[in-house]
Amino acid sequence: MALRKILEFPDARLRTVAKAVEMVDDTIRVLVDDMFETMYHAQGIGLAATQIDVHLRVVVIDLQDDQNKPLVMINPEFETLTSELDEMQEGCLSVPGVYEVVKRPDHVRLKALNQNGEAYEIEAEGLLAVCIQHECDHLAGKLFVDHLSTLKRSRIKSKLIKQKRLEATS
Ligand code: GNR
Ligand code: NI
Repeated sequence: MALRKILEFPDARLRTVAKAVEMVDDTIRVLVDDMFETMYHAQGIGLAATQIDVHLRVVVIDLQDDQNKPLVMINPEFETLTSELDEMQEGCLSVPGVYEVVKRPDHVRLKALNQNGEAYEIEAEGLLAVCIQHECDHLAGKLFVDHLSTLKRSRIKSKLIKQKRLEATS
């Protein structure tokens, strides 16, 4: 297992659209293991391959509560099961230190493959539903800050660029 480096906004590589996985083989299983290690190390509850500069449709999620088990989502597709939007404060490992409220559908049905290439389907609400949508956004080259106003997004961008500059000189 290996820790991978997480790309940070406004890195242009985060805008890459991921390709579908054609075969779930050992290369993909190593990627999944590395993604779990990287996610746990960074204390996140989800990670998309895009965030570690691998542009394949692979996601790991672990909400780390009593009800949910670690989830591997390969070639995930979801449909929304409600037109109602719910507000949730979101954060992202690729946008460190920024937490903002985003509105999304609260109920989704997910279809994906697991690490053995087997298809499964689940319905999700609450934080899991939000996380599924947040991760699928990453695979499409989108970030949660894209759901905010242009003004908020440009302020976040300036803040992160400034932070990076400070890190580089300290
Ligand atoms: O760790 C994470 N927390 C989180 C909180 C609210 C909504 C979404 C998330 S996902 C995020 C990890 C991450 O960046 N995944 O892409
Ligand atoms: Ni994220």
